[in-house]
Order: sequence, then structure tokens, then C-alpha cells
Amino acid sequence: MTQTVQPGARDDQTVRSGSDSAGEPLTYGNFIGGEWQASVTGRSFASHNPADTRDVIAHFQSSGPADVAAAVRAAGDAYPLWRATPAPKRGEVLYRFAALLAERKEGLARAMTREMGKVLPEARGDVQEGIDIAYLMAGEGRRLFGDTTSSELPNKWAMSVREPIGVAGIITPWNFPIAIPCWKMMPALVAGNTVVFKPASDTPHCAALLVELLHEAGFPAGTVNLVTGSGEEVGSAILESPDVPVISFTGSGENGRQIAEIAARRLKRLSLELGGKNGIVVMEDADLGLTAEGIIWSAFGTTGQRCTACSRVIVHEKVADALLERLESAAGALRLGPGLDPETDVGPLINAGALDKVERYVEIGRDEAHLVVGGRRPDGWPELDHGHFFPPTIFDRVEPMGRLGQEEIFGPMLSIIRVPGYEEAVTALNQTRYGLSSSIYTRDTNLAFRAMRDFETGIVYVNAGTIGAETHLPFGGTKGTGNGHREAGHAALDTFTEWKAIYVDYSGGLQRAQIDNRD
Ligand code: UN1
Repeated sequence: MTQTVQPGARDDQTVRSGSDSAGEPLTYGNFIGGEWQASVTGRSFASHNPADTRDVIAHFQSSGPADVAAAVRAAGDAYPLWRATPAPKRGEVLYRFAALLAERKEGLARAMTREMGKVLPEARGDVQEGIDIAYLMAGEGRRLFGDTTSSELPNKWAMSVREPIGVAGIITPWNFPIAIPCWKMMPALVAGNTVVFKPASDTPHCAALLVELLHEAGFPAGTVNLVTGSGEEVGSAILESPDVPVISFTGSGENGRQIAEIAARRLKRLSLELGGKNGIVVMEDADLGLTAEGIIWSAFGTTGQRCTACSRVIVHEKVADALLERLESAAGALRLGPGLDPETDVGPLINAGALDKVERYVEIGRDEAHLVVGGRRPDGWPELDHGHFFPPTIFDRVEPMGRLGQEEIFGPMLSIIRVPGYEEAVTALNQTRYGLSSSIYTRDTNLAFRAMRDFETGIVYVNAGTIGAETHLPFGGTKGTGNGHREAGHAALDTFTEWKAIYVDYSGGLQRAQIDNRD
């Protein structure tokens, strides 16, 4: 028997933190059918603190297809009862979960900073986003609106209702380890689906804590099941399962494409939220102080590890030097460090692979553009030696169609592209395979409205950076950012429901549509 696998308990001890009283990290199980269970593989993996990799947070199951099969069975068994539970009642469980999440916000945020690295105020924001979507979707329990309309025939009733789809496969990234699972699970659950949840292997602790709360809030056994492990073993088994008809995935474009192929073969409903190459356009009349603040926050907040992060600034050449001066001094002043330290502005990258990738792009940048600030790992700071730290880095005179201008880096790197006017700015902004978020800084109302029309992204900001979407509006992007679905807002329900059209003929006779009411 592996050392036990119930979170909060090791052997018979009850411990609520990630380590037992002797400081030994816990081993968490999968959560299947309302119980914490060891994987049949007998293997586990560790989650580390990216600010100091000597800090082992806990161990998690390296699960395999048999664990996924058990979780899918549990979710399938729980489905009929959950589906039959009136939606307002389902919503009440979501309300309880939202309230619990709010009550435990600080503890969760601290656990998140330790495991994912983002600075504590941002980790609090991540949990807050989970709370917000939980309350929004709880309210959907009393809405879930369909249409009631008239029939073309007399004495006949016509309406449409939303129906759940079944077991939803929820595959989530590490960068918003509470918010994104909530964005996906809350609409799935309120609509009456049950869930098999596979979190990113960089943040399984956040996932386990979240599932503990879902359980405590009263979601019935089997409604939410957690299986940890790799994409190859766990993700693939969820995707291939004939009993998981709907999948929601956030992650890389490359993985998204593979997932789409597998899901297409089985005609699954699939919502993809993939990369971004988000740009901020700065016109010559912009308030440069405000603009620089918005750029710094969007490019280097969360260490640039948001899908919505700004990675390109497309600036009118007349104000490029003045803007760059501000950006250089603001970026140079940001303090690197562990996210739990209140002095820190920029936390670590998630893992060694992410750090390598940023360093590779710095090399590419040295060939393609001019380095303005950053570009080297910090040395001489022993306290940063054991973490994946990289400083905010800016390149100027980036070619819009070069690699720096086109490829998603997902780190603290910003490219400056100089343009002679609005038309050229729009062209540069839209010349990317992605379309998540964009922004314009201008004091010209006409230009602002043109941008709202011309920018080919799912989210457009005016006089604000590219990050900070709110949960009651649709979230998602055009082109290679996804496959046309939206998360959050009431649009999220479209991923997790089927429309059913219902006709009731109360005429007492046969009425033939399109025939009996025509000459
Ligand atoms: C993401 O990076 O995938 O708009 C989500 C934002 C956040 C969500 C980001 N509310 O930046």
C-alpha cells in the first residue's frame, strides 16, 4: 500500500497543510467517486516550489488509463442523479462552494504562490476569479434560459431548453490554477454535467485543495473526480474515452491541435483556449505615463505567463523613444523574488523548461532586434539561485513577422514594433496567428472606435492593458487562439449544454408543419 493518499491525512494523522507535523510532504491521491485513492500504477511525482526547488510541496499520483477509466465510471454513475437534481438546487451547491472559496481565499492564495510562483496579490486575484465565476454560475441555476416562442401552427407550443451533455473532461493549465478550473467546472456542473478533472502537473496541489473544497461544499460523490498525471497517460485516456462526450482544454497550441484531432474522430464537443501574441497599440496622442503603466503590468505581471499577457507594443514612431525610456526605467526597477515576499514584483517562471525557452528567445532576439533591458539571468543573488528567475526583458525594433514578433514565449519578454500610423499599427497587430486580447492607448475617440472594430481579437481594451478580463463577459479568442468557443459569461454554457427543441401540439388533431398552414 502506498503511503496514504488522503489529503490532509498521512497514516492516521490529520494535517491540513501540505506537510505533516514532521515536515514531511504528504502524498495526495486521486479523488474518485468521493474517495481519495492511490493510482493503480503505484507511481507518484512531486510538486516543487518554482521560487526554491528544494521545497517539495507534496507528492501526487502518476495515474494511468485504468485510473481514468475508474474516474469516468464514477462520473457516469453520478450523472443521472445530478442531471435530475433541479438546476436551482445545483446552483445552491455552487453558492456554498463560492462562499467556502471566499472564506479560504488567503490560505489558497498562499498555497498557490508556493506552488505556481505568482506574487501573493495576484494569487489572491486568481482565487477571486474562481469565486466570481462560482457566484455567476450559481445564479445560472435559476436562469439557464431557453426560448419560448410561437409555433407556425395554431394550438401548438414551441420552446427550447438547455440539456447537460454528460461527463465533461476538464484539462487545465498551471498559470491560473484555481480560476481556470473554476471557469470550466462551474458552468459544466450547474448545467448538470459531471466532471473528470486533470490539472497541470506543475500545480496539482492547488487542484487537490480545490477538489477538497468542492467536496466540502456538497457536490455529491462522483460529481467531480480528480486524476493527476501526465498528458500522455491521463489526458489522452480522457480524450479517447467514448464516455466523455465534452472536453474543455486550456494550454498550448500544439497540444490543442492534437486534442482537436482526437476529439474530432469521436465527434466530441471541444472547447479550446490556446495561445496569444497580444499587442498594445500606442498612438501619438496617448497619455504615455498611463500607457507605460498598463504595458508593464500586462507584460510582466504573472511574469508574462498569462495567455492574455502583452508581448508586443506597436507604437507610433513619433512617441516610440519617449515611451521606451519610461518602459526601460520601469522594467529595470521591478524586483525579482519569491512571490510570498511583499517586496517582490516579479516571481519565478514555472519550471526549468520555461526558463530555457525564454533564454532561447533572448538569443533569437539578440539576432533579430535591439536588447533594451534585461536579457540575463540574475547572478550574484544567492536567494534566487534555486528558483526559475528571469528579469523583465525588452527588445526594440522587432520585425513584426520575425520570430520574436510572431511566436508565443510565455515569459517576461516584450517586443517593441515601431509604425508610422494607425493603418500600419492595425496591420501589424492583426498579422499573427492568434487573436486573444489587444488594446489601444489613444485620447482620440474616433480612433478608439475604429480599433474596437478593426482589432481581430476576442477581447479589446481601450486605455487599459491586455490582461484583467472579468468573469461575466465572454473570454476567448479568434484564429489560432481557439476553436470558436468562449469561456466565462453566459457563453460558457454553450460548451456544456445541448439545445433541445420541444413542441407540444394541443390541437387534438394531426397538424403538418410547412404543409397544413400553406395554400
Ligand atoms: C489566462 O492567462 O489563461 O484576463 C487567463 C486575464 C485573467 C485571465 C487570464 N483574468 O488576464
